[in-house]
Amino acid sequence: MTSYNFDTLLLETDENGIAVLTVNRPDKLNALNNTVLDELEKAVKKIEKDEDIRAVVVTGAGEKAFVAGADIKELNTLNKKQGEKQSVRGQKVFFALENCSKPVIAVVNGYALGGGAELAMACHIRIAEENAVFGLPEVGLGLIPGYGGTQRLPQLVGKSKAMELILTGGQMKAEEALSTGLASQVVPQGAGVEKARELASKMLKNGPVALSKAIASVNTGFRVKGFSDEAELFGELCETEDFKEGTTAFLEKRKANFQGR
Ligand code: CO8
Repeated sequence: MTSYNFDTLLLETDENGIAVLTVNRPDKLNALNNTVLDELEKAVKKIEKDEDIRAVVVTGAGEKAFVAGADIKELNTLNKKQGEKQSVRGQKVFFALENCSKPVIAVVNGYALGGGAELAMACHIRIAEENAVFGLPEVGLGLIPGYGGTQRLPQLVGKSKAMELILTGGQMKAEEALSTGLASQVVPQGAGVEKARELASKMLKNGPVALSKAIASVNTGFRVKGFSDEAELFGELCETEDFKEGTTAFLEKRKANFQGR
């Protein structure tokens, strides 16, 4: 078992070459702050370079959450330019993961909300534990998804279901995620990483060059232009009073009172 040291991530590789990358801020439900994003970027580079790593499982620490979103405390102060920049930054990290040449399996072990759902969707496959909850609640904060959610969710579940989830800011439990194609399997709570290892082991019986080309080829068919528009629209929303109200209301643990401006 080999491991790399990070402040907010754990990256451990077993003797079969299967690495488990765990977002490790359980007291904040593994919310993606800038340190997590920076470290995710570094981790993906290490995964690409390290020949001992042949497949990756991405999950969250603790029993409650995969990742509960971007860190709302950090979002609250963004202006238009910073909002767009931050969105592009996160998109870039998630593109690196999506284009990783080794299989990447998300084990969604609880809340996967906002940026957390977007992280899961950037992985090649999603295994949902029974307590998984997927959602893009950004509109409830006066925002839109900004780490690729408006582009990847329609690819995975179709435009109609994606619109429903995004516009209601609603949630999808594990079984619904399975039936819509967002998740490929549902397993009991706590069994996800083992199931992902099993799945990765099956993949790793195949030629590694073929696996990497298969990933690249599938991704090619899903390349869309909308990501930069998403970032721009996210930035525009950072100038609105509704965004200030939505994010402040979350931090003050109260309901938002939107004025529509
Ligand atoms: N950001 C910051 N802190 C968070 C977040 C978050 N996303 N989620 C949870 N936390 C913190 C809570 O504030 C709390 O901290 P503290 O103990 O210091 O008060 C701790 O984690 C535990 O959370 P709760 O007490 O709220 O736990 P509950 O079990 O009561 O509720 C929920 C769990 C329902 C998951 C609840 O925590 C929640 O609603 N979280 C926010 C979910 C959300 O709205 N996520 C989307 C965020 S926006 C986003 O992801 C945008 C992505 C694109 C960004 C693009 C460019 C910047």
